[in-house]
Amino acid sequence: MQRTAVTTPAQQTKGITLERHIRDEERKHPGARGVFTRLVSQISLASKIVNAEVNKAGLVEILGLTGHTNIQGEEVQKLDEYANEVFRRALDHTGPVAALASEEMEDPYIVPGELLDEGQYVVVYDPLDGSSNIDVNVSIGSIFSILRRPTKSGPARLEDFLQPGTKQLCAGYIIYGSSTMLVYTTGNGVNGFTLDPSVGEFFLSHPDIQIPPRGKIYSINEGNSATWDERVSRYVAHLKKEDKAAGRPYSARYIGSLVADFHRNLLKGGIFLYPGDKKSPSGKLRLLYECSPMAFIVEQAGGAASDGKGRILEIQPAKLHQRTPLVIGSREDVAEALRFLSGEAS
Ligand code: AFP
Repeated sequence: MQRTAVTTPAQQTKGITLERHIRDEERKHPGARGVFTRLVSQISLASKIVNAEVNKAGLVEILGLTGHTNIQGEEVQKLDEYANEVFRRALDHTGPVAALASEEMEDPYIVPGELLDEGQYVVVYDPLDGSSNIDVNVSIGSIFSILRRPTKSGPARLEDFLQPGTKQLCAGYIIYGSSTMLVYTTGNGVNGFTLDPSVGEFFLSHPDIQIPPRGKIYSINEGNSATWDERVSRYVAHLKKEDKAAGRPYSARYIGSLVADFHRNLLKGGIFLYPGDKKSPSGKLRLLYECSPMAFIVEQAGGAASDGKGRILEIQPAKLHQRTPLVIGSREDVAEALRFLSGEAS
């Protein structure tokens, strides 16, 4: 007798396109008008354009692009500035996006009134995170977050962006790696799509991603250990101490590209830390376009994210480019790290 494999409903949707997935998700909400389908489709388009350039990054020298000028005498843009423009242009005329803010722009870009229809959303993004890794062919990424704007009329304002992460409607990232993937959540689980470069389409490859409750990987820049707080040092020392029953020692994995470090830990389990230290009490990473979107994703996948004291998603931002310490990953690992950081464990 032939056996039929048992598949979960999430697995049965494997292979559908990103666009169909968003549309199917949107249909679950009565009254939805396809806005998200439009926005995420534009983000996916931008990511494909950036992906094409990222793939060519190693050819820049060979193709004769020297210094700041290319062979046509045009100025060569840095890839992160280029990516910033690609995402801005993909989103600034969609109608529902009233303003955009990014790591590459000091102030928000307010969409001109004539390009708005409803203008109810703002988008925050990091167009090319980990860009110092480009030159050495290491995975980098883009991160995005979509929020409803609280000010209902007139041009969008700074306060439209200064919302805690709990208010995010959608967050995601694109990883430009050995394959290119887009991972996103709208608060209904986390799904990952892999780009098939032969047809230029993202297909659902990782339905309903769940981060393992505990991992075996820790990711932190140990080069900063001289400036760490004692409690961080004690936690990291604990992870290295052998205890077979508890699954220790952990393995260290650190790429220096948040999207790549986060993505690996999301799939395999583990913990990523970028703590504040004596030099930079708030750490390095930015709340609105790095930590909050990743916190939304990890919580939706069953994990946790904290600044060492409380939930990342509950931080009320005071500034657009605000930094925060970050402890993110498997639920039990984050809980254990917090016991060390609070002084409860040592
Ligand atoms: P770059 O975009 O300047 O490469 O910074 C990347 C990043 O913001 C984040 O992606 C990494 O997790 C983090 O910085 C790495 O920082 P360190 O180099 O200080 O470890």
